[in-house]
Amino acid sequence: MQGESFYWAHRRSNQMSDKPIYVTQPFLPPLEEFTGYLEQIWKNKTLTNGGPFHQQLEKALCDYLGVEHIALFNNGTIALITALQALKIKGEVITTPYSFVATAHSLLWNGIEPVFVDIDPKTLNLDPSKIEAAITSKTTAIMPVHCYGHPCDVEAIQKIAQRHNLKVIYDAAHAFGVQCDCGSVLKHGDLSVLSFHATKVFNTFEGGAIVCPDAKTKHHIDQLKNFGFVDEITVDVAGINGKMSEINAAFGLLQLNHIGAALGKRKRIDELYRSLLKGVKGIRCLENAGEKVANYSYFPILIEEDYPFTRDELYQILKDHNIFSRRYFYPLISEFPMYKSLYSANPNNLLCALNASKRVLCLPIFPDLNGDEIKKIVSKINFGRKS
Ligand code: T4K
Repeated sequence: MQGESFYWAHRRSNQMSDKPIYVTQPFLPPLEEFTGYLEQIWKNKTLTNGGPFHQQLEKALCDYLGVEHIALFNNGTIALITALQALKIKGEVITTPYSFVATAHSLLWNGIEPVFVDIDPKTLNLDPSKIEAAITSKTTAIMPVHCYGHPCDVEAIQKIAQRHNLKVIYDAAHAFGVQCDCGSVLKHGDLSVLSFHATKVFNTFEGGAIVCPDAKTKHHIDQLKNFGFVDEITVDVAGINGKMSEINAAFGLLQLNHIGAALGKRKRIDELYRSLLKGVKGIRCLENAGEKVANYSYFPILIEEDYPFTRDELYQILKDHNIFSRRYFYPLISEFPMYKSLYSANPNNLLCALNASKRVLCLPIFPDLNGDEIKKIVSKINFGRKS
């Protein structure tokens, strides 16, 4: 680490005149392409409750993602909460502390105790070799996260689940379109939950979905997301309102027309970052975790010991230059007040997660980010040197 003056000199080289660059910006198709969908909604006056665009989007997503059954939701968090309800999960659930807080919140909202287990330092996903030691008589399920869209070790997790008779619900909020050896990564586990939030690779403004293994499960989940209604006068479970509206579903259909181009642009950004950052000492790009098709949803870098600044200093330097990287995921979920007193939140058992949360910085990545902006970001990371 070099002296403090070097840090301040680097921060002072700031030129705030440039337009801000955010960690992400949603991909928005040309506005005029959306008006036809709006006219349809105005014409048929069905705004929600499983209307025609909702039905079309479920079908189109099944085709695109290569899965059999999808239940759309109004956001990923309600979908996670409902997935746990659908499988009647209780007691304790093993999960990762290195995720967005919604992962563990969905457990608390079901009165379930999250049991945090450390992550693999390479993939930053739940480390299967540490899961079994955390299983107790109260454990009913595992909730891993395909963090940054990098697939978990799904085979190892499945074996553990089978051995201990546990359910597996994947938080696949980042994993839209990701494929492993056997096709869509969303086919693993008992259920997989997607987020279609504005910041995601595929967005419906707000939205989410549960990928279900069979029609019966989807039917049950569809009832759960509609207050538990079976028919007009029968309610047989305490469901919730998790329905996606027609406007969100229509936007999803429009997005799907452009998804190939959007993912192609993300891939090129990922490649450019990797080539420009190759020679930068102390910066390591996170590697592929075995995916056959990636979605380039995030661009996390690890700031190593031999980089002249800490991760937080680099975050601040970029911010001074109007570049808004994000520290996903800092703090760890286990450090938030509602979790930190749990036995499993003991930081001594979560050393890899703690290390990642102190060292990872997610750089901007979104389809409209251009080459000059990427070069500018890398030049700031590389102390103003031209890339
Ligand atoms: N599980 C996991 C693993 C997740 O990552 C998430 C969500 C969930 C579950 C829950 O799914 P949802 O219920 O959200 O569907 C963002 C998102 O709000 C959140 O959806 C996402 N994960 C998380 C990783 O990131 P923030 O607090 O970083 O968002 P925000 O508003 O600071 O946005 C980041 C940047 O994106 C802004 O600086 C500018 C840009 N942006 C954002 C929005 C919302 C736009 O340009 N336009 C926009 O509309 O949480």
